[in-house]
Amino acid sequence: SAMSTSFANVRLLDDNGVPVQPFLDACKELVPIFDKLNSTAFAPVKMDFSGNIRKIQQKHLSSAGSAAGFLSLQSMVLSEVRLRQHTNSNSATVALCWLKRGLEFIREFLREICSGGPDLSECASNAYGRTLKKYHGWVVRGVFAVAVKALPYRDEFLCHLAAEEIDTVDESFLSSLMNDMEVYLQHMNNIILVISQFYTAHNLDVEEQV
Ligand code: 03F
Repeated sequence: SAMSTSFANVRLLDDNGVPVQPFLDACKELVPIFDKLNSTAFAPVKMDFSGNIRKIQQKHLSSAGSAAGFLSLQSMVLSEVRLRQHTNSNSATVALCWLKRGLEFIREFLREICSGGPDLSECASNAYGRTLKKYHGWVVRGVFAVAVKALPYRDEFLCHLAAEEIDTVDESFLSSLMNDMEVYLQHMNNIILVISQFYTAHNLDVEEQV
């Protein structure tokens, strides 16, 4: 299926540094899923998620070849901290904070699906309650409520995760997909935990609601 590799390619450096380009590539692989869901209800979510990928990508490209050339996400963030740019709303530091929260939502959503939740809206609501909700005021919670109503049935969604186009879910596809998902989740979770611990250690989490 589509999900067996990406975060597995994000190999941590010796100091637990998260290599920037493999990380961004793994995040970018998630974006086409929004298009397959084929509803304008996901447009704001897609815009925010890919906007944060773009902000970090631009920061990385602008530093390529220079002395500051970032080996890891952490060194990128720390350079903003040194320059007192880390609290700017356009900073890579803020972008990565929200990107990480989006990944935490996706992780919880996939965990719900893996543990057999038949109703995707319920899976998404549970995942949302454990992750993003506390950072959102009532307006953004409304955006979530609209997106959650536009989710397809479980089987249709699972088809979108297949490597090739399929339109029915059979026993063997399902078991290999669930297996891939578990592996994907492990790799993804390793990366999320490293970033989270880094944000906590440097007190960089943006706690206010949007
Ligand atoms: C703050 C905030 N960003 C923004 O205001 C919110 C935007 C709209 C998001 C609303 C609701 C979230 C819904 C969750 C998804 C619904 C169901 C989909 C299921 C498929 C920040 O924005 C900016 O980001 C930052 O750059 C800026 O400068 O204050 C800062 C300044 O504001 C957020 O709350 C981040 C929301 C990220 C959501 C990501 C969800 C990804 C969901 C699904 C992806 C596909 C899942 C399939 C997995 C398959 C695996 C292979």
